[in-house]
Amino acid sequence: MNTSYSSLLNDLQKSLDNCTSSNELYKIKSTFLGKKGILASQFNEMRNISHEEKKKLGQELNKIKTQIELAIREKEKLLNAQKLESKEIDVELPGMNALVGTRHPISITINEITKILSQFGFSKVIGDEIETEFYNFEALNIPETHPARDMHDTFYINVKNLLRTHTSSVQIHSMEKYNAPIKIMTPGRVYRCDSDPTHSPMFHQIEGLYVDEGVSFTHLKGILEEFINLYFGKKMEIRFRPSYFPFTEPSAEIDIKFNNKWLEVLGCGMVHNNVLMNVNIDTKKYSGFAFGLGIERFAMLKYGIRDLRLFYENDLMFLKQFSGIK
Ligand code: 2NL
Repeated sequence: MNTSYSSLLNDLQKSLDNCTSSNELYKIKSTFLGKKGILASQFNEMRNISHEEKKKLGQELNKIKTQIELAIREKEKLLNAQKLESKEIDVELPGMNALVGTRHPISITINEITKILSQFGFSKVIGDEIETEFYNFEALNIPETHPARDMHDTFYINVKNLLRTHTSSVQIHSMEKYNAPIKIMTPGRVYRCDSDPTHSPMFHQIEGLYVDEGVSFTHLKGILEEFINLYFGKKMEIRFRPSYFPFTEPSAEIDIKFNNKWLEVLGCGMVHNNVLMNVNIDTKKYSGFAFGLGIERFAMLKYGIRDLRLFYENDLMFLKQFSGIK
């Protein structure tokens, strides 16, 4: 090795031994490896020598360069380790990478559903989760004797207040405030005193409500059929089956055929006259339809999720699978 090169390494070692901070290390690095540093000037001098010598010197210089880089990197590690040990807050330490989160499948599903419904002209309304019996039950034609009003099915906060068991209460508030015509959707959390592998005491629902002059069951059928096809991304085999809800008359449920089996996915019907009258909507002039569906169920069907509990466990292995979906 060229003697001036070996003294170069000696000089470096001496500087490194005396160096006690990353700031100093940065200066040493630029003295040796910088654009106008020692090594660069050595490379520059090669311009004036013969081709043969150039090759030999070049190889040697590159070797030295690697050694310098290695020595500096080692020192850097040592300094960082010392800083960590000293436990002082050090603004010079390299930052830790922040993990990028993913949207929760419930949020993804609410976004997908509200996007489709907004194309049909439904406006989103977010209401309160704490309600009174009037907005959650009475206004919806659910009588005092109805089993849903039992303490065992509804979370009562006190004699006056409860946790809403559906988002219909939001629609009652909206009809009271805006009367008809009205076309709204109400996504959100709802609560029922029920907990087993297929029921969670808190789950998500979205309801739709459309009240205007001349709204009929055919409008309901057309919109919901198209909504289901758009949500699942293909034409689905569905059937409307007669059903009963206190707040709609007539009422129906929609079943979709999955793998040769009919699955119940959605409840709907024409808004009951009693409900319209409770919010002072003129039933001679207006009629409307309403529907409600469970977000968890829709997410499970689209994404092939088998266990309801996965939605609430915050298991990153589960949640990360939804990266990139809005
Ligand atoms: C279901 C059934 C339904 C409604 C919700 C509704 C709201 C008002 C008036 C009348 Cl303000 N109806 N909502 C109607 C029919 C069914 O949900 O199975 N949900 C998961």
